[in-house]
Amino acid sequence: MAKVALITGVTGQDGAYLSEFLLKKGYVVHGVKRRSSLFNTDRIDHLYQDPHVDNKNFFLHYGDLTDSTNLIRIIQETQPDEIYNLAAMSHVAVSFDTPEYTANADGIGTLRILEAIRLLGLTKKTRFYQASTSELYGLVQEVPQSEKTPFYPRSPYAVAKLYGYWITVNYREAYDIYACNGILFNHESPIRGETFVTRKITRAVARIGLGLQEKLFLGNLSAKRDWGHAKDYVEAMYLMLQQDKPEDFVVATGITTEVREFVRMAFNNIGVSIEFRGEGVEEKGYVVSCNNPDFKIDTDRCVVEVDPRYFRPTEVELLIGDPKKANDKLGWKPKYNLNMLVDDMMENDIKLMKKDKFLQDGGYKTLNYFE
Ligand code: NDP
Ligand code: GDR
Repeated sequence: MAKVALITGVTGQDGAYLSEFLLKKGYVVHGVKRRSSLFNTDRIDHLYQDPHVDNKNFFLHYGDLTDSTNLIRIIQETQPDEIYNLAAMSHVAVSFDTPEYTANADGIGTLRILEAIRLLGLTKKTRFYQASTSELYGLVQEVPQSEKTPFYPRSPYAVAKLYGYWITVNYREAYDIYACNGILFNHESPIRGETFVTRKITRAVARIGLGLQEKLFLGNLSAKRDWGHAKDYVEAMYLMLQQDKPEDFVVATGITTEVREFVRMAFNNIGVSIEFRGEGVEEKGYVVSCNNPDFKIDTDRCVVEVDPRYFRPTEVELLIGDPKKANDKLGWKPKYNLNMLVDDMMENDIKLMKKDKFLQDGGYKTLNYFE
């Protein structure tokens, strides 16, 4: 019998990669998607099968983490061996604007699933993965950050995820549920949401190179993140649910990089070398040289500026994870380094933006990207 997995947040970056990964392993995969006024299944359309054909192994259900009745019904109907709770309002900056909703979806949403497992008598059958986050560490207590580092969340998002973390630990201890927290550090990919900083950068650099955009406006250039590739990270989620006993794991590369450096790397990818001059909100990025005939950008042109609207009320300045436990116990090792990640994202965004350019050159209006 094939194993059955239920993935919340199936339409997101990780949901898409995890679905692909589990389907390849022979799982039957059920995903929870939200109703939206436009199609929201772009990232998983290649996996979706015609609902009129038999022998399907990928199913979608309408649902929302803020609705217990619907979660109970979906879990009852699907009887999953594994639940991956990836659904969340996942944007840190946006959580300052929508703190109550974020607490409801990201915090109480986790409780709703754990309660459903308990109420339906599935505590012995269903294994549970909670998408915890390096944002829990927040204000730096120690580096590198490991499973033992104390938490100090710095946003409504991180505080909501702190609840999700501890309720997962509590249900493991109180009801003997196989439940794990994956404390994942930032992971990116060509299908990363467009308003997270890496994707915002790779899209903008491709657009600037092709003459579709003048400048890239960013917030805190000095923030440091431990960036990995989402494809590697979903494998760690799966491995956590295959152990003899449930535990929590940090998943990270162990290398940290400034936002400013990520910008440089993305420009380098298209043969453009840039240099930052000035300080604070006055800091700007200028083109020093351009040695790619496909992308003509004048030397000394300003292509990056700081816009304080992207600053956060409280910031997480430095994240660097210690993945030793995941390396040793799960045998997990990432295949991508940061250079490979930037290349992968740039290749995808150059292709996408060439399509936009083709449309614009043909007289069609394309979207503006300001966020
Ligand atoms: P995305 O933002 O790409 O995806 C989030 C998913 O959650 C989307 O499918 C979204 O649906 C869905 N969702 C949002 N709110 C609800 C809700 N109320 N009910 C049901 N579904 C909802 O995030 P990622 O794939 O990057 O991240 C996956 C998880 O891992 C998230 O929980 C995130 O907080 C966490 N995480 C991510 C890290 C990263 O670097 N990517 C690092 C550490 C943790 P829709 O498509 O309709 O918006
Ligand atoms: P983060 O990711 O907050 O770490 O959360 P994000 O890419 O949004 O920010 C990373 C860092 O870049 C700085 N930054 C900017 N960020 C955005 N989005 N836009 C900008 O213009 C900009 N300029 C500078 C930010 O201030 C920050 O320091 C991600 C999410 O996926 C979470 O769900 C997840 O839990 C954590 O990673 C681990």
